[in-house]
Amino acid sequence: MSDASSLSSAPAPVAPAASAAPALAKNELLKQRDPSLGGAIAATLADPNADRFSEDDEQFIKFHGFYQQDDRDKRKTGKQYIFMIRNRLPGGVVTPEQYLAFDDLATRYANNTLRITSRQAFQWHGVVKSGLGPIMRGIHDVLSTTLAACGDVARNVMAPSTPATSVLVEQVLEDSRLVSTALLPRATAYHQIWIDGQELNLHGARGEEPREPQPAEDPLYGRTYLPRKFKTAFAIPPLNDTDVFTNCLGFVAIADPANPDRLLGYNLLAGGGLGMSHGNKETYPRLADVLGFFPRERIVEVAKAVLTAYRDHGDRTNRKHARLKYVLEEKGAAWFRGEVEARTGFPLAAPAPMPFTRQGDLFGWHRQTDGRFFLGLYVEAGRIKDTAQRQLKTALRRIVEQHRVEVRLTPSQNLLLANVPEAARADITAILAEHGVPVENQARAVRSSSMACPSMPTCGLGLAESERFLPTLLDAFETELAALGLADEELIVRMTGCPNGCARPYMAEIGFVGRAPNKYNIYLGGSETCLRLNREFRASVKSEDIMKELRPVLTRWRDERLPGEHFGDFAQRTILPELDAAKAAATAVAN
Ligand code: SRM
Ligand code: SF4
Repeated sequence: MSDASSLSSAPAPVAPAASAAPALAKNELLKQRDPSLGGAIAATLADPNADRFSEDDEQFIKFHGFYQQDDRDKRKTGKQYIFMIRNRLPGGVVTPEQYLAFDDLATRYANNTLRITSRQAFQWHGVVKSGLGPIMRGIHDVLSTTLAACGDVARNVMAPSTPATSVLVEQVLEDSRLVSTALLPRATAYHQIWIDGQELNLHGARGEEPREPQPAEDPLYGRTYLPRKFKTAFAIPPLNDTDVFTNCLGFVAIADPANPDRLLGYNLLAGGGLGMSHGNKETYPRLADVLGFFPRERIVEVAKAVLTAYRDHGDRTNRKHARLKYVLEEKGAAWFRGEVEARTGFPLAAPAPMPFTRQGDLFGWHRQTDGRFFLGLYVEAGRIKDTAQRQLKTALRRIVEQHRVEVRLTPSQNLLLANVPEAARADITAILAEHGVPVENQARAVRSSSMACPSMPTCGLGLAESERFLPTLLDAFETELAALGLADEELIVRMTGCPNGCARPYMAEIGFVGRAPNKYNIYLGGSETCLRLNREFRASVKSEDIMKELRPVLTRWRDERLPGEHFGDFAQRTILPELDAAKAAATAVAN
């Protein structure tokens, strides 16, 4: 199917696998059986004796935006089921009313923390079954949703939302909302179960036309949805804060050369993705290909064309091979471009230049392009919480209550308080100080540009600690860098508890990927613009030996680097080629 009409027509139901054809993955059969995605969720919710959902429903609930987990710290005394809920926030933009509601839900029904995700959304952890309904409804009541925050669908759309970085930010945010809404599934069960049959009018909230009523079968996704998850991000050069090349679908904003305030269109990127499995060479991180340029007004058609091409050509037999990146890798970018063009009915133009020179967030007070101010706040591992030293959660609540400022979540798990009038700045700074949260010198460069995924104790796939271990490792980094006279050098460090890549460790200058309890693979060589994949430097290093492995390379960076050379570039120029040469020599000797 490769004509323009395929944009809205769903694929035919997939027939049960013939004996010669590879068997469909189990999730495909589940989706075929119940395209409403309802399963027995409602029955389990209504059953006061059930503390968990069945194995099949564990797959369906993801489409509703939540996961069944258990507290891994408590496994020795028997599994205690808890749930993680994730919402969708295109571009990470949160209104004051939404923030206050989300904070309240975290206090009442979750573990009293709000977790900013690496895709600019919120997660609520530690929710018990009876808390699911109130949280889902509470999120809906403030015109947000958890629908399709997880599952085989288009996930939360990332977009740059830092007001000072470009005049194009608000235009791009508008497009990110358009794309997010256009790619939402219409799964009937979601609203029936959680919102008493009322569909959330996401568009109406912004004064636009409400969406049409839900059809029996999803007009975009069809009966079996996508082969797996599908991720979209926008970026505005020169800032690559969304790691745009790691997404299935990327839109890079191109300004009109004659009028830099006007968004002309986008370069289209496709086929990025990071997840891999240890010891399985068929799985690997991949950066997206640049397919071409198109004008802004075609964005929804292009987004749907890429999504439906994936829907029809992704692998539905092997979930480890089911991401769009493998379609691009195996069929090629030229083939995929043809597929997209056939579906939209217009050709892509040659890509426009898109010089990226930096990534990451701005901290402290900055003036917005509209004259007001925003405050960038570093949030350790994205966890908004109160501790004895810092009461970030309480401080943010007070600020949003008193000053009704907008909150914007960044792709690096930090946040901005945006649209702040000059008159409110001093009071906001004072409230933060009262709660132990500094506005200036918030953290050393290595800490403020770091990221960690949640891993233990909530993530069932974690092999090693991440969010709970990275702060300690960063202490060691800070000591080491200070001893080497490199205390204020920028260095992008990211950690995950397993190779799935949730905090995008394969883009870091130094990446740590959990291998086993207390053991990490170390990756070196990402770029400061996050445009290059790093490579494995050491495998299965014990936590306590990490600095022993890194000290020599950090010392060499100090002594041998070219003027201004970032660590990742240095590692690519020296350490990694030397490693390759040593490996080649060892192989030659062995042969
Ligand atoms: Fe992720 C699965 C957390 C961004 C690749 N991810 C999970 C689960 C749901 C574990 C599970 O399936 O049981 C984790 C929940 C842990 C917990 O307790 O909260 C989880 N992923 C996260 C978040 C919260 C990490 C964070 O530090 O913020 C991010 C939520 C983003 C969001 O708001 O939607 C998150 N996950 C990512 C990213 C980064 C990105 O998208 O920019 C990736 C790598 C990019 C990619 O998709 O290739 C990522 N997560 C995965 C994978 C591997 C997918 C693959 O292709 O193999 C899994 C495993 C899976 O899907 O089976 C996974
Ligand atoms: Fe869990 Fe692995 Fe993702 Fe970390 S990277 S949250 S351990 S799936």
